[in-house]
Amino acid sequence: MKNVFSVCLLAAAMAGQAFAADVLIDQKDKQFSKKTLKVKVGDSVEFRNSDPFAHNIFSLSDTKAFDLGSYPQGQSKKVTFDKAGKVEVECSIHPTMQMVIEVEK
Ligand SMILES: [Cu+2]
Repeated sequence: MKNVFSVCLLAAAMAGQAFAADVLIDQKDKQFSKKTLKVKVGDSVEFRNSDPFAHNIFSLSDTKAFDLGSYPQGQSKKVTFDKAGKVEVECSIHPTMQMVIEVEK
């Protein structure tokens, strides 16, 4: 019985690793809270706007092209990264806002 219990614990631990993670990136003072970020394939990044004005985040990268549109303070939008590679993220309203997300297998 003891061995069966151990196997169950191991299976539970491995299943836990398979769950995709959620990372929060804030936008404050016309900056992303991180300049670089590493995530795994399947992970999602939540982009929150904490500035009292709108941001419009987008990426033209082959790895993950997206355009979240313009949204105001207090809102957030989520992007799931389904392919490994480099993603350059920018804001169409504030050209100085840039960050790089590295998606690893
Ligand atoms: Cu912006």
